[in-house]
Amino acid sequence: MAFKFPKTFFWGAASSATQAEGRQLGDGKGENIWDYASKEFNYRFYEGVTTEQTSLFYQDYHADIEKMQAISFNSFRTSISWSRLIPEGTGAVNPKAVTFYNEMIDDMLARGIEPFINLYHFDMPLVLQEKGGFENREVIEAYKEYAKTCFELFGDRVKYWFTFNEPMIPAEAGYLHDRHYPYVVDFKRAATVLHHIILAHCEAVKSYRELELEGKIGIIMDVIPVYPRSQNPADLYAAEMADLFYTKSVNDAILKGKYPEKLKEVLIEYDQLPEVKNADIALIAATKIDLLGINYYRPRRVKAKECVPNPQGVFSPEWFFDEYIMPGRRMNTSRGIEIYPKGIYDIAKKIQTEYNNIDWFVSENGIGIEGEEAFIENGMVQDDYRIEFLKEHLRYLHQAMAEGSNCLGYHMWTFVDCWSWGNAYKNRYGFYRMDLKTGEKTVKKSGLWFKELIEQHGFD
Ligand code: BGP
Repeated sequence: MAFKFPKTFFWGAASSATQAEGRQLGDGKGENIWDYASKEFNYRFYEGVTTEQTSLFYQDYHADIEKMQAISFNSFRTSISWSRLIPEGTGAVNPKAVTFYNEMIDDMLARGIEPFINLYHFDMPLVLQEKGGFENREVIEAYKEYAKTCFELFGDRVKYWFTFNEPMIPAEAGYLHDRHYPYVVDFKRAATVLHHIILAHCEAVKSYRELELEGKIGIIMDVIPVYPRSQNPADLYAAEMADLFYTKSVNDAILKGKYPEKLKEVLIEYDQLPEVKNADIALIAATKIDLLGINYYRPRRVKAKECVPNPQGVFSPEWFFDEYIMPGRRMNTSRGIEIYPKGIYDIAKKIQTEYNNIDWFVSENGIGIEGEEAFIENGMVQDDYRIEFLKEHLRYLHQAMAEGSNCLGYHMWTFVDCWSWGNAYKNRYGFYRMDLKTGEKTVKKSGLWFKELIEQHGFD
C-alpha cells in the first residue's frame, strides 16, 4: 500500500453544536448569537435558513452515531452548546442538556468512537453577548465556570478536550470584517476580543489541570499558510505582515507563551494596542497545551499593497498586504477559495520546525460544493471530486509524517451536510447527504471510500 497510516491514527470528522444539533429551544436551550442573528438578520443567511433547521443531531444522534460507525470512524469532534448547557450563560445547568451530552458521549464510546469535545465553536450565549461577549472580562469568568462544569460532568469519559475552534474568527469576523454577529467594525475591539479569548483558553486549561483528569486538552486553530507573490522584498514584507496578524498573533501566544514583539510594535505605532495586563502575560506564559488541532481549507496568497490605505479608514491587517490572485490557481468555485493540497505539508513542516513538533491532528479539511444533487446517481452522491481532494491532501500529510511530523489524525469537515455561518446549506461538505425536506441522511460515495481507507489504514 502506497500511503499507509499508523493503526492508532484518528480518523473521523468534525462538526459543531450550532451547525448540527438544531435549535430545539423547547428543551431548555437558551438562545445564542446564531439563533438570534439568523432570525434578526435573516437576509445575511443563504436562502434565509436559520439555526432552527440545522442537521437535527439533537433528535437523530443515536442514528447519526450509528451512521458514523457504519463508515468506521474511530473518533468524532463536536462541540457542547454553552447556551444549551447553561441557558443563562452562568448559573443553573439544564438537566436535559446533561442527559443529551451524556447519552451522546456514552453512545460514541459504546461504538468505539472517541469523542473529541470542543467547548466553543463561535456560539456565544445571547445573554452574555448582551453584556459585551468576549469584550467584557466578566465573560472570561463565565467561560471558565462553563468549562469547569463540562470537565466535571463529562471529563471522566471524554479524553480529548478543546477550548476553542478557530479563536481568531469570532474576533476577526465579529468585530472587524462584518461577517459574524455583532457585526462591529473596529480593529482595537477585535484585538481585545482575541486577547480575551486567549485568556479564556488559558483559564480553561488551568481548570482542567487542577481537576487532574486523565486526558488531553488543546485548541483548534486555522493556520492559513501565507505565500508571497514573489521574492521581491515588498512582497515578502506583505507576507510577513499577513502571517504576523493572522497566524503568529494567536499561534505564538498559545504555542510559545508570548505575543510576537513585532505585533506589539506595530499596534503601538498605529494606536491599536488592546489592554494587556501583566497578569495576562504571566498566564499566557504559564499555559501549555497537549494537542493542537489544525483546520486547513486554503492558502493565503499575498502581494505588496498597490494603494495607500485610506488614512481615515478602519485600521486592519489589510493595510499591509493585498490578496494575490495567482494566475492558474485552482479554485473551489462554490466557496470562492483556492484548493492547494501542499498547504497541509507546509503547515506540518511549520509545526515541526517552529512549534516544537507538538502533537497535532488535522481537525478540519474538506470541500464544500454547491448543487451537489446534480451528482446523485442511483440515490447516491457520486462525489469523486471529494475522494480526489482527500487523496491529494492525505498524500502530502503522509509525506510530512514520513519526515517526522507528529500528526495523530485526520478529521474531515464534515460527517453530514450541515448549516454554515452565512452560507447555511449552500455548500455541502458531508460524507452523508442531508435531504432538507425529509431530513433523510444518505451516505455519499466518499463516505464509503473513507470507510475503506480507515479499515485498511491507508490507500493506494
Ligand atoms: C470552518 C469552521 C466550520 C465550518 C467550515 C466550513 O472554518 O470551523 O464551522 O463552517 O469552516 O466553512 P463554511 O461552512 O463557511 O463553508
